[in-house]
Amino acid sequence: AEEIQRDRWDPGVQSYASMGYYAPDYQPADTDVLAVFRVTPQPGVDPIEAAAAVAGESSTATWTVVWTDRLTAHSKYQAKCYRIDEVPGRPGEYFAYVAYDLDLFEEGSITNLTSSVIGNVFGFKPLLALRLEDMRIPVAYVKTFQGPPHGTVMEREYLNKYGRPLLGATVKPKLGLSARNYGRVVYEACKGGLDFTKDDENINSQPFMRWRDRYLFAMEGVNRAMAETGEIKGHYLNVTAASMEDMYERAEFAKELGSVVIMMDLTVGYTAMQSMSHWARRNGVLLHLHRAGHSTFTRQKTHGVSFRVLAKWCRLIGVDHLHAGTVVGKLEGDPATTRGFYDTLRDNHIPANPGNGIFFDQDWASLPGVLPVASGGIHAGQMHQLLDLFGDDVILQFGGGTIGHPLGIAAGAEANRVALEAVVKARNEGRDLLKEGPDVLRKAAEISR
Ligand code: CAP
Ligand code: MG
Repeated sequence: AEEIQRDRWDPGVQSYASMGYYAPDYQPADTDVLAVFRVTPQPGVDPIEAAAAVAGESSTATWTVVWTDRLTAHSKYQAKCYRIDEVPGRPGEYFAYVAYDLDLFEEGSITNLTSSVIGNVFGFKPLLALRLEDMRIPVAYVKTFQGPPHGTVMEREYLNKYGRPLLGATVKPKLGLSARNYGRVVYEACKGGLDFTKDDENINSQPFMRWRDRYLFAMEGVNRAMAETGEIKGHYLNVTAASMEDMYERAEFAKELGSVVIMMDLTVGYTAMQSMSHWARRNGVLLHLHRAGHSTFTRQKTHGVSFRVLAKWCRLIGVDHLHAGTVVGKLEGDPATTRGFYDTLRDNHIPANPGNGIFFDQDWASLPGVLPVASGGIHAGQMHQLLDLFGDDVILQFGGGTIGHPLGIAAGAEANRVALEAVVKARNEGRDLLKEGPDVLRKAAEISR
């Protein structure tokens, strides 16, 4: 029976391990791109062969030795699986470490990097499942990217807001509002105390509200709220569209109206994101990225790509904001792993930490930081937990948690701002947020009433 199983998953190829894609003695160079995959071989398939296949198919290999291999510096270009560990407590799963020579990748192109590293290999027959868990991007490759157009430090200077998280809200309902009613939500929320409001991921330019009309009324709301509060405000105008030409047109119009920020969805693709990043840098407009669609490949623990890896790609591509999870809200996520995502986006040197899923030391050199966004079913009553989890450099976004307030949208925004300031004050006085939090919030609510 074992024989039959083996035949069933046999891809009909030569042994990848013996072709040189398994090299346990290889010492990775400082300039190598490193990856760790969680490999789950099909029943009866040798884990070494499965891991070597991953290295092979994500670099130079086809299913057999070809004559033309002899015409290249073949062993340099072969990715090498240099280490395989059984995953503790998960029989049948293995962490395979793969090293890639830097010359395998075009400078400054995540599109090219992903065409290799996740291009072919996830559909490979001898694998039951495959997950890209983490990558070490060497400084030599980091330096070929420009990264976030502004970064955390510059954003605070633009906005003149320091020492506290920023507050935002996604306009709801997601779809169906007319432009004027949409602008009313923006105005109320910004006037009530938020720093930002936001288009939803699926608001582009539908028949009920075309993009130009949305931009006009949203910016009218922003401008009125700025005049009344004396604070800088922004609405993330979603420029996501069917073509680059349309995206540029929308971004130009946002800039013409004086918007400090635009937004795009992950669904536009890596190349489009990087083009918008260059546009945002040239034009001095902040760039917000909504990770729409990521859970289709980041959520399953044995198959797909970890969000940690996607976060690294997005920092290189260059965005100023990226949604990174909440732990406490309506969407899936655990504290240690989520904190690992935040570190990856914000810090410059991130030490390996198996406890939160960080396999490699990551040195970002001086690449600016991305401001992580906590969003998805959160509200003011969790402010103490959010501050305790994420600290200052984060945008807290409450859509339902602003627009669903019983006393109205401005009251919802005010509740968020008052709760935030009360909790920041308690934290700055060295008080225990998790213990005292609910009391701090209750008192803040009384004062604001
Ligand atoms: C939040 C949101 C965001 C999610 C995205 C929504 O609305 O607008 O798209 O937060 O998830 O549609 O659910 P609420 P993530 O604030 O009303 O929940 O941030 O994890 O990428
Ligand atoms: Mg949304």
